[in-house]
Amino acid sequence: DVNIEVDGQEFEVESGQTILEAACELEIKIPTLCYLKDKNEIGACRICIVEVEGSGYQPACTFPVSDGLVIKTNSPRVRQLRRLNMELILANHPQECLQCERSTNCELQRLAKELGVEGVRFSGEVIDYELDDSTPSIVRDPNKCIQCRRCVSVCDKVQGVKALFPNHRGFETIISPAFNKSLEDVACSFCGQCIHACPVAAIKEKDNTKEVWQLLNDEKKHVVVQIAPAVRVSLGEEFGLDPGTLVADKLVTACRRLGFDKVFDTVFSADLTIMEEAHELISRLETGGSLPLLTSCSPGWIKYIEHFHNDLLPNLSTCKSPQQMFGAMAKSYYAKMKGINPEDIMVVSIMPCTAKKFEAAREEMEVDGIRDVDSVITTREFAKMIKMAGIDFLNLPGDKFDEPLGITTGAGDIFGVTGGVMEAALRTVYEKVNGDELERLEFDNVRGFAGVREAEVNLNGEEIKVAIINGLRNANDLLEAIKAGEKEYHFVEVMGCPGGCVGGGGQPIPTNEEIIAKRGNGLYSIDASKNIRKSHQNPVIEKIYENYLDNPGGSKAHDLLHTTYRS
Ligand code: HC1
Repeated sequence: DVNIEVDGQEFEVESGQTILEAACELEIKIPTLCYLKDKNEIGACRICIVEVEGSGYQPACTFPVSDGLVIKTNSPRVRQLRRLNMELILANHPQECLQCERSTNCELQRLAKELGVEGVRFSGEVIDYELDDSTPSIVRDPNKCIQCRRCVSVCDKVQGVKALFPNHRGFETIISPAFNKSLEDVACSFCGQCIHACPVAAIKEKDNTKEVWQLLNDEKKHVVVQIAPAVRVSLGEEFGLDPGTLVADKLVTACRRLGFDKVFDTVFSADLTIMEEAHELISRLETGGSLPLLTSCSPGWIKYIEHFHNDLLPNLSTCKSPQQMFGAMAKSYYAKMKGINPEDIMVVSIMPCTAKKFEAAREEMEVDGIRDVDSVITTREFAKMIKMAGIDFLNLPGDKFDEPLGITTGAGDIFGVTGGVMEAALRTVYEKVNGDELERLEFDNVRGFAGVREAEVNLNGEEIKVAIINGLRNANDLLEAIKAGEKEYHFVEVMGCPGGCVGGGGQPIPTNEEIIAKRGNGLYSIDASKNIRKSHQNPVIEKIYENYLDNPGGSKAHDLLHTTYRS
């Protein structure tokens, strides 16, 4: 330990820490902007500047503590220098706060106010960059970028994708894909974790709200909406509720008031996915198919494996994701049941995920020329629509999802949290193979938020090894170990975003580990409260196999619910 003096008070702190880390532990607030703990500690923005006796003015996030260090965090000169640094950042930042989508949820705006910036005295040269809206998922606006590099660090250290870099030098520096290519032309997974890292609106989702408003206004169309599991535990945050608050019932009412003809649930098709995927696992185990079977519901992960590990494509489950299975069922089974021409049914998804926009747009995702899903909006875009419609969300009465594609089990709800797909699958696979009832439905070893978790399950006397991978960087490490023969599994769940869909790139900002855990617990509590908690016991799914699909893995199921990948 070392002794330091901060703002006139003596403290004993751990050696090896930075001034910022020590101050955090002492609950002395130093403002930060480019800093992300353990991810981006590079002293780029100089907002955390402090006065260090004998060393001048130093960024607290990089300067180490040492014995006898005397630090001032709040002197008039320190405050003046922070304001000056902020003014320099603002000098070439567009002053568009009124129209900007991050307005009132922008770290730069909040900090400028906290630091007492009253005006910008400098009118510097400004480079006018083109917007990169080349992808269906993510839009980059380099004009708003403040060069904090948080997106660069997250894309590299958390996701292992490395799609973003600082290009050029000095005033010309631009954070973009290498050689200033567009995102479409590089190996971006469209996970949107960069959006959560961005303190401003330099990276955001592609806005699809206008097309959804248009669909809702089209009286000739029968517009149905599906809502992903993770949205019901996060949407409330957009209206001031705590992360993890359950708002499914209000969400349904909000959808009705917006004018959707039917309000259905992606949790229903998550149950259907389990039926197909469980069948696929069992038949690969029995017939010696490619193992480990890798889950296929996270579209960022799919894009990642196609780019980086395409030798493992035979291991991917051929199941479409629940989002796409829903669309295919809405335009076949439901259309037939209601006597509506499938071409007149429009499917809108509300998803916690930016890559879902890309998934819906993939050319593979149609049946007989009819697209599975027509439009995808994120949790954030949905909140925007509710606000635009003047709906008083917090005071809405609750309502239930429509039948039949809104009848669900607890197994489908936990899809939205890392480990949930595995747990849901194991509940079904165990009972189908062993023929007896599970005594305890919770698989504790697959729960939690560690990057990689492992478990074993006894199927008919054989120990089946499973793993859960949380985030793309961990996926890379484990796939390499599998290829090297260092690890052997039968079944692996991969979710592209840390925490699973509860941490998706389309979720409310901020999204961090603590918030992700609360949302995840919200989903577990929904599961625990349901009467039916196993996908194979979903009564609508049982009926659909009886009357329409025949068997899991059968030819009709194959046409509607399975897909292929790009090598
Ligand atoms: Fe997900 Fe899924 S869980 S991928 O995170 O399998 O987005 O919530 O909807 O499709 O069900 C997302 C969530 C979601 C699908 C399901």
